[in-house]
Amino acid sequence: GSGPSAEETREQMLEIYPKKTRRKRAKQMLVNKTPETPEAIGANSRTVPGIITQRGCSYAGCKGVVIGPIYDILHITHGPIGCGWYSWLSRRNMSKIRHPEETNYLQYSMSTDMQEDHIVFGGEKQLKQAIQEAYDEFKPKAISVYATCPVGLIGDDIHSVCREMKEKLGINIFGFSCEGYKGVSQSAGHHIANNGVFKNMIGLDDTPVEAKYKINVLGEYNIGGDAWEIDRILRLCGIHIIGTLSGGVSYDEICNCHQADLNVVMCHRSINYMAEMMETKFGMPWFKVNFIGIEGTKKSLRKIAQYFDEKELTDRVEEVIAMEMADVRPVIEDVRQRTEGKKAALFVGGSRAHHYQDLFSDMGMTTIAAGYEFAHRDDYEGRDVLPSIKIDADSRNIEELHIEADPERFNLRKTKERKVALEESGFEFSDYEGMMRQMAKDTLVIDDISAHELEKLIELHKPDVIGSGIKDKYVIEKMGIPCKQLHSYDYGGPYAGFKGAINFFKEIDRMISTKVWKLTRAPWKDDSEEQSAAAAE
Ligand code: CFM
Ligand code: HCA
Repeated sequence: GSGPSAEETREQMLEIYPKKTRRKRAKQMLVNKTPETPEAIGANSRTVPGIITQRGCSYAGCKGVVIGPIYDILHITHGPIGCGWYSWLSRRNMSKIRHPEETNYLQYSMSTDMQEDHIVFGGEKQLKQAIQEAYDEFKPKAISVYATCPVGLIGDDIHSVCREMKEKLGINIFGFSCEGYKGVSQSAGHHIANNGVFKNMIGLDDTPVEAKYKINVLGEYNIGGDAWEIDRILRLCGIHIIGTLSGGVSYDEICNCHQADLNVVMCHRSINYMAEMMETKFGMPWFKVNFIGIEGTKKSLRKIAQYFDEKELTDRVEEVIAMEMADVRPVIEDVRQRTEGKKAALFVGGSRAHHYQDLFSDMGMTTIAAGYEFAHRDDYEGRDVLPSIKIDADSRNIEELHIEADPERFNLRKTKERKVALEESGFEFSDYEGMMRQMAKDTLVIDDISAHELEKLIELHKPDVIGSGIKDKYVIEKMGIPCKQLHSYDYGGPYAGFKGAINFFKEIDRMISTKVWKLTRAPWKDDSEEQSAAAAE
C-alpha cells in the first residue's frame, strides 16, 4: 500500500545515471499497464559497462544450464581452470542413475586447465590429450567439449579436434563454441546448446518406446528435484516422459526423445529453439506448460490430457488432482493466515521471475516488481511479438540452423495432422502469455536489474520477501529483507508440482514469519529509530 508510486520509484532509480545510460535503462524499466497490451521492453540488450548486473555468460548458459546436466556425458571445459571450477555443482541440477549399467559423471569437473603457453602456442594438442585421457580413464558413451573466452580469441578449432577424436575413439564427441563473450548474457549459450544437442544427439536412436502417452518435458533441469516431482505426477496420470531436457537425463534418452508424441515446454527461454526444430523435423507439436504453482500444475495436466483427448486420461488426471489437493489445501489455509496480502519482488533468470508469481499468488501474496536477467521480449510481452523481434542481440551472433522435415519419421507419427485437427476444435498451442500480461496494473517490470535499482526498490518499498540469486542474497538480507534463492532454492526444493508447492509454502511462511529480521539494522535506519522500534516490541 504505502510508499511512492511505481512511476516515482522508477524516476528515483533512474535519477543517478548519466544521460545515455538513463535513456537505455528507461527502456528496460516499465510501469505495467495491464490490461493494455504490454509496452515494448528493451530486453536482451547489452548491459552498460560499470553497472553491476546479475547476468552470467554464454558458457554458463550452454554448459552450465542446458547440456551440463546430462549425467552420463563426460563434459570437458577447454579453457582456464576457473571456468570449470566455478561451474562445478553450483546449480543443484540433481541426477541419479536408474539402471545399474549407467554411470553418473556429474560429480567431476574436467578441464584442460589452459595456461599462458597454450594461449601463445595454441591449445588444440592439450585438448586432444585431455579427450584421450578422459576416454582411457572412463570409457564414456559421449564426450562434450566447451570452449571458454580465450579459446575463441586464439582460434583453437575445437570442432576439428572433436571430429578427429570421434573417428579415432568411436564414441560420440562434439564441441560447443560457447565462449563467454558471445551474445549479451547466458541466453546466447542456450541457443548454441540447443543447436548442438539437435545436431549431435536428437534422433540418433530410433528404438520405439512402448507407452500410450509419450511426451518430453523441455526446459526442466531438475533443480532441487523438480523434474522428479513432475515425473511422479505424470506417472500417476499414466503419462510417460521419454526425455526431460535436460534434468536428471541420460544421453540415450536424449537420442531417443524424438519418439514422443508431444513436447511440453517449462522454461521457454532456454529451449524454445529445440521445440521449434523438433516440430519442423519430426512434426512434433509443442506447447508451454508451468508446473510451478497449484493453478499452473492443474492447468498443465489438463492441457496435456486435452491434447491426447482420451476419456480414460482426462478422468485419471482429475482423480490425481483431487488426491493431491487433499494434501495441499490444509497447508494453504494455514500459511495464508500469515502470508495473505504480503509483497514479493522477483528478479531471476529467464522464466522463474514469472513462474514463481503463481506460487506467491497461491499464498495470497502480490508481486509488486519483477524482472528477468536475460529473457527476450516474448518472455515479457507474450508470443505474439515474436515475428517482430527475429533480429535481436543473440541472433546476430548465432546461426539459425536450417532444419527440414524428415519425411519418413514425420509421417510416422501423424502428429501434424493431429495438431491441425486440434486447432480446428479450438485447442491453443501458441498461448504463451509472457510475464507482463499476468502482472497487475502499476507494478514495476525491470529487465536486467542493477544492484543500485534493487537497493532503491528495497529502500522505497521494503517487500516482505525477494526472490533472487547468490550475488544479491546477502546484500538483501543485510537490508533486513528475507531473500529466497529462486535459482538454487538455497538448500531446499523441490518446488514444482503439488508436493513442491507444499515445500514452498512452508518455506516462505517460515522465512517471512520469523522475528529475526527485526534484529537486523537496515542502513537507512538511524539508532534512535531502531531503539524506539525495539522498545515498542
Ligand atoms: Fe530457464 Fe532455468 Fe530460468 Fe535458465 Fe538460469 Fe536456472 Fe534461472 Mo539460474 S534454464 S531461464 S539460464 S528456468 S540457471 S534452471 S535458475 S537463471 S530462471
Ligand atoms: C548461471 C547459473 C545460475 C546462477 C545463480 C545465481 C544458477 O546463470 O550461470 O546467480 O544465484 O541458477 O545456478 O543462474
